[in-house]
Order: sequence, then structure tokens, then C-alpha cells
Amino acid sequence: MKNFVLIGAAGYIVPRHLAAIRDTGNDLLAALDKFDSVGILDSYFPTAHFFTEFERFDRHLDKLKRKGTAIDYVSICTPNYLHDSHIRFALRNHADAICEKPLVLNPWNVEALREIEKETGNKVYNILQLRLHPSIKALKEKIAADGDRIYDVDLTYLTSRGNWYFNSWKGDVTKSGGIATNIGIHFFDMLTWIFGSVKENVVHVSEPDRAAGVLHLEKARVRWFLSVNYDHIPEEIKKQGKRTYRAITVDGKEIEFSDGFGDLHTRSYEEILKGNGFGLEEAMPSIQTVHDIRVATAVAPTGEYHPFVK
Ligand code: NAD
Ligand code: HP7
Repeated sequence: MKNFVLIGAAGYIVPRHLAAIRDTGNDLLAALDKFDSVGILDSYFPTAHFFTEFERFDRHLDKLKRKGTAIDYVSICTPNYLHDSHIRFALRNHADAICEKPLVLNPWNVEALREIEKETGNKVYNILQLRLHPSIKALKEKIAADGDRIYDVDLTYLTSRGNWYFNSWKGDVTKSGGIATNIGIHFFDMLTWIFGSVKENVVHVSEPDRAAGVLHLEKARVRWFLSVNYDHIPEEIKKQGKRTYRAITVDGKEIEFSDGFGDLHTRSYEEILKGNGFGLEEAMPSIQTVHDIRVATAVAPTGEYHPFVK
């Protein structure tokens, strides 16, 4: 049984990490969050210690170490811009880090983490759960077997968020990286994993509530559109009472991937514990892509562009 601690215990995503730690047969010794609404811990680890102050959490881990209890993993579920700091804290405590996406906001943050991995001998793992999705794995195998040609891919990912989103850290580009980083990174990672590295990255729309562009990959031309604004949902979808619309087509054929998200965090933990986690090398390409999208100047769409752009 491995010993875990967790940072960011009161947030939206934390139940998936708690379930993954429990369902892989491991223990959570302690958790930290600035916000104290963490009763969820009782459903998974009723004996875990909880701290709202970093210093007391740090002191507790130090006490555990002096008593001979090693921390094996630190799970990190905090806002995106804090990940690199919390990863360093994990590695300095001689633990491996399991960190939510995006691992960091900028490519140079990855370089800094490479150094601390070397210094400590501990590892950084990133949750890239779509790589474990059965439909996405099947698509990767199919494309790899199909030989070299350029596919036409359309990614349309509309997932409505209320006003809270823009008043939280998620709506602050300096903290979340913006929509292409916070939401899009899953798909940029998945698409480059399947279709190869980015050759050209054109941005057509870059707004707080939406982003769009065209990516030229080694084996695909990807027209992409992301939105968190309900107004962008097609009328026929709204009429069904839905607030999300997710579609990926490859040469016009839809890839069904809406189901099967449920336990991908547990699958991710299983792979990490078996020694097959995704590390800095795997995380780097999509971090570069979303950084490039963030700093790009949007250009007027001419020629190839996602149909939702105009
Ligand atoms: P959230 O805002 O709901 O939760 C973040 C938590 O971190 C909050 O409880 C907050 O109080 C806490 N926090 C903030 N600063 C802290 C600090 N300095 N020390 C300790 N705790 C601190 O956000 P969320 O939606 O749970 O997102 C958390 C992370 O998970 C983000 O990196 C996000 O991108 C990622 N995420 C991933 C997925 C996925 O599909 N893999 C889904 C949602 C979120
Ligand atoms: N929801 C909340 O109540 N609070 C939140 O903080 C987020 C959602 P989905 P996921 O928004 O930050 C996606 O769209 O797939 C509500 C991204 N992941 O299914 O779980 C929401 O209003 C993730 O990287 O959300 O998460 C819905 O009612 C990104 O960090 C419901 O939860 C996260 O949005 C489900 O919402 C975000 C993927 O796209 C795979």
C-alpha cells in the first residue's frame, strides 16, 4: 500500500482523485486546502489529517518523515498556475507528484521541473486521461495502421459554464492559461499523440469564452473550436435540454467519445502505480501548443477555418 497526501482537497475534481487513491488500494494520510469545505474526505479517507495552512501541513509531513512514515505520492488538484510550485514541494519531500492538467502553463516551467527531477530522483506524472479512453486508444491504433496520409479532423467542444467561471481563477488567463489551455489541452494532447507533432498553428479566435483555429499536424489538418458560452450551443442541442456539445470527426466520420470518461482518473493512477505514467516528456508538446495559442495574435479566417467561426 502506498502513502498519498493531496493538495487542493476542496475542489471540483478532487472526488476523482480520492476514488482513484482508494480504488487502487492505497491510503491518504493528509490533505491541504485553503478552503475548509472538505467533508468529502469522510466518504473516502475518514482518518486523513486536514490542514488549511501550508506551514502546518508541511510540519505534519516532516513529523511523519521523522517517525519513519514515507510519503510516496503527492496528488495535486490546485489551480493551474500553482502546479509547478506544488510539484516542487512534492519532490523536495522525496515523493513523486501526480498532477492535474495542464501540468504547467509554459514550456520553460517544464525545463525547471526537469532539473528538480534530476536533483531529487523523484518523478512528475501528469493526468492525461483521454489517452486512456477506449475510443481514443482505438483511433490511435487505426491511424497508426493506416499508413501516411493527411486526415481532415474537426474538433468542436462546447461545454457551457455559468458566470462563476469568469469570476474564478478559471476565467483569469494568468491563473488558468485561458480556455485553450484549461479545456483545450486535453484535445491538443490527444490529437498530437495520434496524428503527430505540430507543423503550423493558426489562431482565428482568442476570447475569454471561446477560441478557434487550425492546427497542421504531421498526419492531420485540424479545425478546432472551443467554447464555454451557452449561446454557442446549436439550437437543436439546446432544444434537447443539453448544455454541452462535443464532437470529433475524422474525414467526416464522428468518433464517439462522450461516454467512458467516468473512471479514467482511476485508470491513470493504475498506470502510474505500474510505472507507466505520463511524465514531463509526454506533457511537453501540448504545453508548447497551448502556450503558442495563448500568445498568438488571432488572424482573420480565410481559406481553412472551423465552420463555427463565422
Ligand atoms: P477548483 O477551483 O474547484 O479547486 C481547486 C482547489 O484548490 C480549491 O479547493 C482551492 O481552495 C484549492 N487551492 C487554491 N490555492 C491553493 C493553495 N495555495 N493551497 C492549497 N489549496 C489551494 O478547481 P478544479 O476544477 O478542481 O481544478 C483543479 C485542477 O484540476 C486544475 O488544474 C484543473 O485544470 C484540473 N481539472 C482537471 C480535470 C480533468 O478532466 N482532468 C477536470 C477539472 C479540473
Ligand atoms: N462543473 C462544475 O460544477 N465545476 C467545475 O469547476 C467544472 C465543471 P464537464 P469536465 O471547467 O475547469 C472539463 O464539461 O470534463 C460542472 C475539462 N475536462 O463534463 O469534468 C459543469 O458545469 C477540465 O480539464 O467537465 O472538466 C457541468 O455541469 C477543465 O478543467 C459538469 O460539472 C474543466 O472542464 C460537467 O462538466 C473546467 C475535459 O474537458 C475532459
